[in-house]
Amino acid sequence: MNEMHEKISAALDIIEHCSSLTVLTGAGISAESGVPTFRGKEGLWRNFRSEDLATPEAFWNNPKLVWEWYDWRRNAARDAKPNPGHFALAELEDQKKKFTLITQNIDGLHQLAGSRNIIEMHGNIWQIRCTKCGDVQQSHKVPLDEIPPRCGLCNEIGRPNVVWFGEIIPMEVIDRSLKAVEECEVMLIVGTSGIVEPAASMGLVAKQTGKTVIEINLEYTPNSPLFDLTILGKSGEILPLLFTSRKVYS
Ligand code: BJW
Ligand code: ZN
Repeated sequence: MNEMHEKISAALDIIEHCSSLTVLTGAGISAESGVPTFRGKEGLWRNFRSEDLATPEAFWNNPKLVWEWYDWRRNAARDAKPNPGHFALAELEDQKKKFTLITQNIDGLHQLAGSRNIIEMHGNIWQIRCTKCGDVQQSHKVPLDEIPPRCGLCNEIGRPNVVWFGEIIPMEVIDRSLKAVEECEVMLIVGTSGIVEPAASMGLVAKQTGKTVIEINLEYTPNSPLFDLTILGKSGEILPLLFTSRKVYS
């Protein structure tokens, strides 16, 4: 057996024998569905870096530009279908007594795959929030009729209902995430570069509270040395190998 197979077999053993699992996902899990990752080369849009557009300053400086970027991303997300990695996590949820999926992704693909107990740490790209009255509307319209979109109640401009750099993640979301990490036996960290806080610290909290942490990524990340296992590879290929599927496909 080569090292990769040994790691997969070890992870399979750990996952099959635990009754509670918490998963943290990032942009990498949706890469095989064609959704650009945040920091990858394909995350570049019209020569702007994602990090420079995902801020309140960028938005207020040029709401039209930031909305055009989100319109482009909504277009990519609309055409995307969940991949075997998303489906594997949805099936795993059915097999475990306790299962929480914390995602940094805003694309809604976990929901489409059938995952139920989801915490969306960074919001949802299909929601528009009024910058004045705070009203939140679902909108799947791509492209948007008007950029920036306007609030149906007060006519002020709307913004994507997401969390940008420098913005606070709602306390209730942090509390639920920490509880899920503290109460699980095993944590899986999938397709995230592990540099954006507070999500990046979830794996550290897991280790500090004695959990087994397994990471799946194309490459090692800054916290890999702290984790129990890092499996290098595509999440759409690795995740389905980490448990015994009980689904019968006809
Ligand atoms: C694959 C794959 C395949 C590819 N299979 N793998 C402590 C220290 C320093 C700074 C801070 C700190 N605490 C807070 C901050 C500031 C800031 C921060 O973290 N900065 C860092 C960059 C240093 N954090 C915040 O501002 C947060 N707010 C906060 O903490 O409030 C309190 C506070 C405020 C100010 C100061 C201090 C405290 C909010 C963070 C919100 C992040 N929002 C974004 C945008 C969301 C909306 C949108 O998408 O448009 O969230 S930024 C962006 O990064 C997005 C992502 O969810 C997030 C994480 O990215 P992710 O998912 O990891 O994607 P990538 O592209 O980076 O990585 C993909 C990975 O997949 C790679 O590793 C690939 O190898 C891998 N991969 N294909 C498996 N097939
Ligand atoms: Zn309004």
